[in-house]
Amino acid sequence: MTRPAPTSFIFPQILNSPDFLRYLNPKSQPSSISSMDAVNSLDVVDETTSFQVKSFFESAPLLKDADSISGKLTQFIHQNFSLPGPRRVVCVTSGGTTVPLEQRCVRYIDNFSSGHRGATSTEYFLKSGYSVIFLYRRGTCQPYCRSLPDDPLLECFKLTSDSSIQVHESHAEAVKSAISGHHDAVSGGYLLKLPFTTIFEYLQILRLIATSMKILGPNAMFYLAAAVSDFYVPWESMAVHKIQSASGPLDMRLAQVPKMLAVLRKEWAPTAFCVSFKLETDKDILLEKADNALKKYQMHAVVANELSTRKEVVILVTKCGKVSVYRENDQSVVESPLIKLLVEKHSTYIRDTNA
Ligand code: 9Z3
Repeated sequence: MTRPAPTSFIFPQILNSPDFLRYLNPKSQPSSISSMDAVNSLDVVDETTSFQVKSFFESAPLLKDADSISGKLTQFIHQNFSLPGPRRVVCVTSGGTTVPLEQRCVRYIDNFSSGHRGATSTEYFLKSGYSVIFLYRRGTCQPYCRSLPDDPLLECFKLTSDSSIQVHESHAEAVKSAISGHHDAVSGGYLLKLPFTTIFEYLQILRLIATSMKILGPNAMFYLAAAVSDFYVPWESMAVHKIQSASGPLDMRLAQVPKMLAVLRKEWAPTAFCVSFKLETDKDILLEKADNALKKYQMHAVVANELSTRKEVVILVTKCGKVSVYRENDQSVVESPLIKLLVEKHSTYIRDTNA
């Protein structure tokens, strides 16, 4: 029995280009660059990564509202920069990126991330005196909303007999503290929230943030908790319209997302304190992978976590060693001791850099 040919959405002329093959499969590097170069030549981003990053941004769909985002960032950074005493600013990334399968997107690849880590960490950074740029996936968990029920609008509020709106007694404290915490942070100029949905938006906005935070030197921190897709469909090889199921089984090749951690650390934010996350489901490979990330991208710290236990324990990996960080009890959160430790490490980094 003959099966219909699988549908492929990579244009033949692009497929034939050696550059594009390298783009799709970074392991097929030109002979002058070995994979060890990518690991060891740490002061500059290796040629292959640079090429992939350049291609990614050149072919990405134009970021809507780029001017407005840049304007908000400039205002936020300058406001914090001109405060008396150097203010620390952290960019917290949160939630998962989507990978569109069609330009007029009907379908996409997504991941599990709820944004709880990023939102909770944001609260603890604010509490520790940091200003926060919260780069979050639309629709995921928000700072100060942890104690609210899943559908806050419908579950926290009720209509009274004269048609005004009232908070249910049982949720009154949670609503009050969410509104006041959020209001104080935003109106005080300490919290800037920027949403993204796709991998294209995420990386373009991250680049804008990093560029605008350069002025802060070592007082800047990146806390990269977002679950960023490793694979994507390059825009120019993506189907424009909804992929038709009548064409039979779908055969789609995903390109690797360029290793932006290397570029962030070396080019976009060379003086910032950088913390990345490593997530695995197999605990036997987690620490080795975290160690590799620390060395390969010269991160200042890597937070290693396992999917099933991520709310109870994380392991902080730095060049000084590994520390397990546990939440204190069922009512507390692991982000509380984690942020405390990171703030201490950041203080040491600032002191050493300024010495
Ligand atoms: C994390 O590992 C975060 O801790 C979680 C938080 C996404 C697990 P939730 O949003 O979960 O609270 O539900 N983030 C980074 C995961 C990641 O994609 N890391 C990459 C990797 O592991 C490196 S950038 O390869």
